[in-house]
Parts: sequence; C-alpha cells; structure tokens
Amino acid sequence: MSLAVLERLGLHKHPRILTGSAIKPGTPTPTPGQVVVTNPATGKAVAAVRLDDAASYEKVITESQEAFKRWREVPAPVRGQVVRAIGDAFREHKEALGELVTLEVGKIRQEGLGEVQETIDIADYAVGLSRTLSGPMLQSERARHRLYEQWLPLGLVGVISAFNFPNAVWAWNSMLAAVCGDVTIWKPSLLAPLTAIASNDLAEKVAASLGHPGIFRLVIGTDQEIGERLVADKRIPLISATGSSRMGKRVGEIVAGRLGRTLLELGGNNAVILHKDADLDLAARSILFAAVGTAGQRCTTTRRLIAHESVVDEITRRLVEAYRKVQIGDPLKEGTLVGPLVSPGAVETFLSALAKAKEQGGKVLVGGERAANLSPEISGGNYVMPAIVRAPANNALPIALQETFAPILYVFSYRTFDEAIALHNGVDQGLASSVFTENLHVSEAFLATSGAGSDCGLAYVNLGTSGAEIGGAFGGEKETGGGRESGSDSWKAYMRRQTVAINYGKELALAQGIRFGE
Ligand code: UN1
Repeated sequence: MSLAVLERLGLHKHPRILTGSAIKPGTPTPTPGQVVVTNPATGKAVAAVRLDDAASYEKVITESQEAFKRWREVPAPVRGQVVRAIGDAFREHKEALGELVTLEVGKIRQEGLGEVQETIDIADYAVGLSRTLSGPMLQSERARHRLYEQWLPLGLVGVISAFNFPNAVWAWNSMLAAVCGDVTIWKPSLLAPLTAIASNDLAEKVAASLGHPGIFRLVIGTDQEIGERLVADKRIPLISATGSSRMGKRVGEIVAGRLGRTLLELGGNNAVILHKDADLDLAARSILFAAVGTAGQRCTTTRRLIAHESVVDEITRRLVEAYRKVQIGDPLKEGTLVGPLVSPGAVETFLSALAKAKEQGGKVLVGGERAANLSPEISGGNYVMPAIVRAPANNALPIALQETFAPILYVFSYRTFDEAIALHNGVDQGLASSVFTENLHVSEAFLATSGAGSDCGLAYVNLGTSGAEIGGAFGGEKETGGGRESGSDSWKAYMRRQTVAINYGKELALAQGIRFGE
C-alpha cells in the first residue's frame, strides 16, 4: 500500500522522494543527504527523502523574500480565496493524505483523517478571518485627529513541526500566515517528511495555479544543518515551533538573542480531576480516548488522573477493563484503537519510564509491555500495551512530573479539592486540563476567575484533555511555552501592529497638552 498512496498523491516521481533501490540502505538515518522514512507499523523502509543543505536553504529564503513582496500586495480577502481553494484541495485528498499520515507516524485511520479535517477546518477559519482582520479605532485627545491601529503582514514565518501532527499544526500556522500576507517556510519533523511534501506541494500548487507561487516553502533537514540556521536567521521575524520543552528553550533562547518573535507550543503533562460526583461512564470513555488515542503521543494526551478517594478504585477498575479490551494493531485496520509508537526509541522511552515508576513505588495495573508478539502480522512494528500506573498512597511519583511521550496514565487520589488542584498544578507544564463533575461549585473553582484553579492554557469540563476544536486559541503556560495558535485572535502573532495618528486639521496640537515655542 505504501507506494500506492504516494501514487494517489502524485508523489511517486517526486524529485525529492526516492523509492526502491534508490534508498541508501542501513541506519543510522539520516545518512548524509537523505532521510529514510520507516513505517512504524512494520519497521520497513517506505521511501527516502533528499535533505536540504546550506545552499538550497539560502535559495528558499531569498525566493521567499521576493514572493513576500508580491503576496503582501494582494488584498487579504483575495488571499482568503486562495486559502479557500487550498481547503478544497485538502477535502479532495483527505483520504489519501490521512493514509499517508498513518503510513509515516502510525496514527489509526480515524485519527489520520481527523488530522486532515483539522487542516480543512483551519483553512475555512482563515477564509473568514481574511475579511475581518482588524484593529481598533481609538479616541484621540486632540481635535481633528484620528487614532487607530492597523495590522500589517509580518514577512517570513518559520514553522517547526513535530511528528505527531505532521499536517494540522503546519496548517494552523500556514493558513493564518497566508491570509495575513506572509510566506511560510516549513521545517517538518524528519519522522514525517512525506506528509510534509504532500501537504506543502498541494498548497503551493493551488496557490501557484491562482497566480501566487512561492508562498508555501519547505526546508527539510537535520536540526544542526537546517533547524539552527532557520532559528538564527534574522530574515525570519517569527519562528513558530512545536515540540519538546527542551527544544523550545533552545529555540526561544536563539530567537530572543536576535530579538525575533517566537510562538512556542511545547510539552504537556495534562491531568483530569475526577470529582466524587462525576459521571463515571462519560469520564471513563473520555479518559480512554485522551490517554490511549494517538498511542499517547499528543501534546494534549491525558497523562495523569487525579481522582477523589471515594471513586478512585472504581474508575481505575473500569479503565483497566477498557485497556484490556483495546484493540492494538495495524493502524489501517477497522476496529484498531491503538497503533504503533513512532519509533523504536519511543518504545524504549516508554519501557524505561515504567521501570522508573516501579522503582519509585508505582504499581503497573495493566499493560506496560511490548505488544509486537500479540500477533505475527504486527511483529515488526513499534507496538506497546498502554499502561496504567497507580501512584503510591502518598502520591509521590517523580516520574509523573515528566512528560513521557507514550501511553502511560498515572493515577493519583485526593481528599480535598485544594489537594487535587495542588497536584494538578504541581508540574512544570501547563497545556490542557480537565475536571469531571456535576457540581457547579467544583467546576467553577477549577475555572476560577482569580486564576486559583487550573493553571493551563486549555481548561475543560466533562471532556478529556485532548481533541481541541480549531476555533479556540490553542497553547499553554509555563514550560508549554506561552504561545497561542489556531483560533481566536492567534492571527495577531503573524502580523505587525502599527498605531496610526493622523492630523486632519491645520493646527499643531501636541499630545499631553505641551506648548512648544508659541
Ligand atoms: C498536539 O498534540 O501537538 O487538541 C496538537 C488536540 C489536537 C491538537 C493536538 N486538536 O488534541
């Protein structure tokens, strides 16, 4: 199927993609000049992708500067029409692109499709925005003066994306950047370069066919060769990066050093608080999706369950039962809920986190092993059995303070709501959070306007922590990086604000009532 999907997307003869005997065999990858893409479900090489070097990078940047000069002259609603056509192209290729996501990163089919849908949704959102990007008119203190703010295109936007959302996170950035009048330079994860080529080519082809070439560009390469160059490049006023907090700190430091702008969406260590009156059926189903969906590899995955002592045993029992039934296997097969982890390294990380959890007094209640031996057909893949770990009675489990990008759910119990909030907020990350309750006092305490409740960028009531809609601003606090992408007013990150004052009278009137030489 692997080559068939490339063919359906018109990529089988792409100059950047090598297949069959053209793939340089062996690891380590990337070997100089190319990266081999491995199907995480089989462990087999699918294709190789040619990498950029300093010279090709330079060419992309200088061409993008030229493209920006043309694109910024196009009225925003006309830019919106280009994005509308791009959204339609993604609609048309949704199936094939979703399958390519599965092939490269192992998402189950439903989630591969969901990811492309997220791209379609943000394109629609951006089309609407293209007619409403606006700034306020302010009241001037001077007679016959006008004071207002306008928002102008920013320039080149560098987008660094992670493997786990190889299509949608680029789209959150690039569709907004496009209506704002910017050119996007995308550096995708080396674990998902095929999805990047397919998505970027699609957008670029549509825009070019409408007379606007060069607005969507790709640079594919290692962090050392391309990543560091992009981040340090003064010609790129905004770097939007998604990935680990470690990576984000490095990006933040370099970009701050040149006084550029960053938009960081980094790690999460998301928790669900389960109050004693919670609807346990709803909670169990929601937590299952949020904890094992995408094989635990979303920034928004539920990693910690903080349950009231009166319901902790019952919810744990239900979840353990559900985990035992969860179908692990071929991500394209109907009925599979958990596909492979992205790489053999991710399996090692999963296993070593569990070993630490045990050392620290955690008890593995279910899962926690490699799953490749479940059936011969998945024996080559990076499969694991999602795990639930019960923390010791004193809730001390240091490993749970870290984000492990794998399906491990740590369970804690609490007596008072204050205790629950302290546990909840007692981590370095601050992305997504949730409470299950039927009690208004509890949900409002979680959302308290004083800020004393959840300290995260996303707060949900009776929903799991993953699965945000695109219409809200997406991002988080603390080591999650503070950036906001996607909906609401996130577009402001992709434009520059200009405060304008116009004197339409004939008098010199100075602000603050200053008289000068009269
Ligand atoms: C991510 O994991 O980086 O809220 C993004 C969600 C998705 C986006 C996740 N809409 O789970």
